[in-house]
Amino acid sequence: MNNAQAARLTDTDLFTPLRLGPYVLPNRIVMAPLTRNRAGPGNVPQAMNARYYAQRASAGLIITEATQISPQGVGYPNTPGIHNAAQVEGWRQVTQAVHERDGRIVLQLWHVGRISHPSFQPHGVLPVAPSAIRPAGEAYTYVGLKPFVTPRALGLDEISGVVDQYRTAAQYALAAGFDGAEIHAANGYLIDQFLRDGTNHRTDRYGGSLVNRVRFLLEVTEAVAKVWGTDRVGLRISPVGAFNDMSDSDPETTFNYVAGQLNRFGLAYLHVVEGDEGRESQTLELAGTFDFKRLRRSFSGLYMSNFGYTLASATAALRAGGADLVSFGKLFLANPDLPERFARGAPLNEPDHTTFYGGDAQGYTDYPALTNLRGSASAVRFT
Ligand code: 8OZ
Repeated sequence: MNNAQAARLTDTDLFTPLRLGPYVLPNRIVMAPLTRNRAGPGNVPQAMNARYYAQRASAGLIITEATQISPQGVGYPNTPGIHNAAQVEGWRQVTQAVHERDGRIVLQLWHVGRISHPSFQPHGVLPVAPSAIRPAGEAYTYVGLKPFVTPRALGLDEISGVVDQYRTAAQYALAAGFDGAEIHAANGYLIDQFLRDGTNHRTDRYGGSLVNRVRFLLEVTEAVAKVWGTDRVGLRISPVGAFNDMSDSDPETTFNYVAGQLNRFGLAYLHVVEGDEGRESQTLELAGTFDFKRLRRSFSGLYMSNFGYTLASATAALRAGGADLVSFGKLFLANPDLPERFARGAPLNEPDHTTFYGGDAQGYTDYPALTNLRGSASAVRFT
């Protein structure tokens, strides 16, 4: 590294603008995807959702909550979809509201695979997955917690139809006015179920070898990138996540190979959950289990870090060159004006865990923003 490069790295902080695909982000503070279970009837986004996202439009980039690409992909109550015209209209209110406040928002495309339950499925059929392996644990259904079922393994001839679900959903997202799409390949949902060998026991061209396990992800990425253009597509992975009963015998090899294969597309960014969602925050113990610096080097595009980051640790990561952007979940949930608070070193609102999943405006659109430029304790309800 020469002196100029060193100086540039040292100077980079959360407020250094960044070109991401065709956009220039005014800061590197990203709103992470957050499931909030507050879609309207028919899993259609409603006015309250538009208000929530618009409140957070000062983010460098907003990534929406995970959004199902098809009725088959649903796994939780009241999560929004992107597979019919009503949902497109609902999302259009959201994108317009964010754009009116000069924000940028990408939609996260989601299929839960085996994490669904027959009660969500058309005609009550079994959820689908790469292999018929039941996850330990329980599904959150409309009638409470129910034991997960053993999913039906997708037939070889069905897989291109699931890729088509992603393609169609990507087209709907384009029609809804989004600025891009993020492919959800993390946290134990369908794509992750194909990637990791704990959940993929297939013996055809979609399982067995690492090359085969990554095939579905690459086909989905190609389909979505064809709709959006590669530089408006991001992708999220969680190499050490055990959430949703996930495991892999060799995460380092699996995910460095994934990153390397993605390089052929020139995606907008790789979004990496650098911990296990089952744990509260990043720990030194976890940092030792997987070499995220190596993963960053394996990927040739922008690298977005996530997992329990604070202003201090995110700034340190950017300065050290460990990330290009950082996404914040709980902090953005509780602080609609998070960039301003970070810029001023202002105190942060505490997230209320009891209102994370489901409910009304309480704990959703009523977190206060700061009132004035001196960062006093006075705060106002966002209007
Ligand atoms: C929390 C609750 C339900 C879903 C994820 C979409 O982990 C989720 C999710 C998180 O990616």
